[in-house]
Amino acid sequence: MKRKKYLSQFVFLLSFIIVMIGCEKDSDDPPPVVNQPPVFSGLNDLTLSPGFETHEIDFANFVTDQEGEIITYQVTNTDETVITISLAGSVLTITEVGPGSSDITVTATDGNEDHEVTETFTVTVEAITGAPDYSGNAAVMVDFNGLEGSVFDNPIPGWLFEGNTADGEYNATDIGSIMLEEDHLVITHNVEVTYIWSEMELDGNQDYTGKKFRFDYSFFTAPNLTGTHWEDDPPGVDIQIYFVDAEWGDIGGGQYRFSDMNLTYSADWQAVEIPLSDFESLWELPVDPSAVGVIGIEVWGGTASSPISFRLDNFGIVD
Ligand SMILES: [Ca+2]
Ligand SMILES: [Ca+2]
Repeated sequence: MKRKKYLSQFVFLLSFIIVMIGCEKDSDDPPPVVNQPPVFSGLNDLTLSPGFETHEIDFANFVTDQEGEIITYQVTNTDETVITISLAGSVLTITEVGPGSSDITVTATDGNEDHEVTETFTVTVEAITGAPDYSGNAAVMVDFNGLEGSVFDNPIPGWLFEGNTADGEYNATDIGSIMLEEDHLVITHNVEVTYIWSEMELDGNQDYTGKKFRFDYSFFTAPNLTGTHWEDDPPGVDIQIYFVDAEWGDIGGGQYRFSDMNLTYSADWQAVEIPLSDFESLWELPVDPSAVGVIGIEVWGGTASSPISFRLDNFGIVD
């Protein structure tokens, strides 16, 4: 009995010591402090509307570090036909180039070994779409839908494209461009003393008395429009819409210049409607909307540093 008592006391004492050692071990051991790499959160894909030009992202708003260490960044960009990027400290500047998608990968580190973390997000620059199709009563209307590329490669039925210069030095393709962007025209003209025109031959003379020329435009930029022609001295810079009879001048023709329209720059589509009776004489012909065989637009002037550039849609004659 006595021996058993000693044993039980010994076991009790041993248990007590083990518990005490355990307690002491817990209270003496400091919590593990392991330097953690930075953590990304909330850096999502980004969709930007055309015309945004530049967009800034401060990565400091999307990265945390347990120790609050100074974070440094590196970035890569997969498609420079969509955007270009530059990094200053933690601030990324995205610069618009064209429609499409590009992946940006950002690497962040707190400077400790193996602490580089990466995050990839996609930047999408939306394509510019044309104006809604004209819903009024149109006598003739070109909406440019369903075509893409150069108008040289994509003849629109009944729609001609030509260009020339005073001395014939340039081909039409060299002096500017009229591109089809899915559903509208993109017109750029950037060589002085040259001109390009696009026009539509109608099915003989049409009586458009009382009707209006109309079109939608957006992103209009141009040097000061002079109201004079490319063959004037000094050479002019302007754009005109025009109509002429099917025999090219036996009956009549009219023109109306953009220099008289006060067009403004906007990413939104804006409509222009001008009564044919308000047109001025083309080639000293009488303005006669009762015999319209051709309608068109002619562009001249502009330079590489100051081009004429705009988008055009829903081009035609309406009630
Ligand atoms: Ca850290
Ligand atoms: Ca269109």
